[in-house]
Amino acid sequence: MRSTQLVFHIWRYLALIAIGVMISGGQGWAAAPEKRVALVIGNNEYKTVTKLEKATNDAKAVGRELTRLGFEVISVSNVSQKRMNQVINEFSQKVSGGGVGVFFFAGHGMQINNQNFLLPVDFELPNDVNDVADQSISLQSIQDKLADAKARFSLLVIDACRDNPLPRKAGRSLSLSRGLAAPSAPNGQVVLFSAGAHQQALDKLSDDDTNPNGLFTREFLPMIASPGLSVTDALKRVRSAVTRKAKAIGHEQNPALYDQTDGDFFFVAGAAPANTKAAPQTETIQRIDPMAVELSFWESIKGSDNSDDFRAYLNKYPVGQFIELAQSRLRRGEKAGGATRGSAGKVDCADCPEMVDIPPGEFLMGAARNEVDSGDNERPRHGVKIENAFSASRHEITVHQFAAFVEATGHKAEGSCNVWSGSSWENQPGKSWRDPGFAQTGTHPVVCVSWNDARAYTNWLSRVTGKHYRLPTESEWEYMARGGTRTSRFWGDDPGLACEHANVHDATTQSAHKFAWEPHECKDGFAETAPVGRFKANPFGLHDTAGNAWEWVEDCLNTNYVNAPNDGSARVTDDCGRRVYRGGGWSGPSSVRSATRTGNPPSYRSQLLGFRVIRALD
Ligand SMILES: [Ca+2]
Ligand SMILES: [Ca+2]
Repeated sequence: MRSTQLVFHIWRYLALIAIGVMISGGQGWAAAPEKRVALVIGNNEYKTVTKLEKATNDAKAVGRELTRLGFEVISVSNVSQKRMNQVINEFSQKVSGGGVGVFFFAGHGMQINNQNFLLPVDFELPNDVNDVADQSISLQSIQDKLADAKARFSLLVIDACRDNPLPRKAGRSLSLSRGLAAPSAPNGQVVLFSAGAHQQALDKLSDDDTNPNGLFTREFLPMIASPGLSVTDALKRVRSAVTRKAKAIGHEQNPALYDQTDGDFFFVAGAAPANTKAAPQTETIQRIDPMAVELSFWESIKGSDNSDDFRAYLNKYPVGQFIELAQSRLRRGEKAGGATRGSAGKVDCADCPEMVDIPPGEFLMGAARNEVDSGDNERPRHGVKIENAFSASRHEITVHQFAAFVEATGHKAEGSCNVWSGSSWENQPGKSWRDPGFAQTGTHPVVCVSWNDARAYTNWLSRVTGKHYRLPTESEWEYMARGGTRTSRFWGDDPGLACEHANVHDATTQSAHKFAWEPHECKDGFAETAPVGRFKANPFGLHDTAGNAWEWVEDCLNTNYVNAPNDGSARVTDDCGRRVYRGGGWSGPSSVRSATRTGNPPSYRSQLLGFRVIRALD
């Protein structure tokens, strides 16, 4: 109303990255090391517009990653306009003369008459358009400074929500512009916006989404570190992943890419061709075994028809050269008649679960940086050694088995349970393991059981059998779920193949429940839980480690694997108000992965959540 010419376009937060890169063009990499500098700014604490939650986290996460990748990082948070100008100038000077630079800003942004502005925390509510320009930093000015500084290459990524952060009661009539103002990037710069016009960039995918970063940043970070991945390809992957994940929950978010470069190029972080085999040390826990020894091992078993040989190979060489072949042989054996199943299980009492032996071994816990749908809480990927064999229940604990416990002990596992109401998840009184909101038989996995209930069950089993039953540690769980594999699922990386191996959120579930999130693109025949053991076993002979019911483990919920134990023990520090569960339930592709982890209070019950047990060998 104040001015019909006043056109605002506003983002909840906006991240700007100018990353120095170099053209590949098959020309290889500069012999002389380039100067690599990053400026990282995250603004959460706005004084007059909506405060943000994850902008600072996003900026810091990018800063940490760039530090790891060899950048000199200048990092500031919650900064004023004056301070922003100071650090931008400092940054521009440092990258001058062909340097390689990264500039990251996370915070509010605005688009005014096709110009883009970054907002400092001391931004005041504007009276007219000139107020905004005077109080903020224009994207164009930063691009100009980088161009003037003659940075070798620049990538500018704008992770931006387009919510209006201005309080409506402030009485300002702000008409939103139509369309994203394409930055007039000088040659050699690439600009990526995290969301299209009139689109909101998501901070989280659900209320249970505890990822400390917004959707865009969590997709962007792994791409920075992908060796040999060109920037264009990396950004296209980011764009695709963000679009897909947002769409899965009914949200439109389509990142926009503006490429003003002459050719393709690689992130500096991308391994130079000569370094592509130099995987991080944590990913080569078998390096002490000479390749020749492994080859000799493989030669000795490759003609075998005994699946135990291939299981032994996978156990000894979890990151070996032939794991795909070994896994293929195991799968083939399974199709040929279940020969790959583990040895016959043992049952310690009439109502006790069948237990199968799990061999000792080493494995890589967590997700690789480039694993689709993985989160930072699944990293760093690290080697874990399971020193001793143990026994694990072949299946999730069933309704029948849990009922025997309740009948014997009078344990009260009722109260309420988190169930899908048809439009949202609700904690509904009266829902319980006896009535989780859908039909079950005694051979279905028990759900609507809390961590406390699961612990009580293992204590009872121990009393009944005289053996020490317990929940697996998180490390033990992932070890047995992977079964020697290092792909995102025990059958490989393709979620579209889930329906042979797991009961998941599939076409059946989708037609029954119309969940807003992404289904697997296959049909497994079960809308909710399936009877245990209906799907193919993993290489250790365990069923339903992926999907069906999520499974409680012993550990407290940790934000990531920094300082995680490497001996298979439980981690009972950090957030012990929440315990971890793993494997995904009848859930979507992002959840049904070997590395997925989440948690809730030990009293939490959900119709997606059950457990399995382990014990020491006889
Ligand atoms: Ca299903
Ligand atoms: Ca499961």
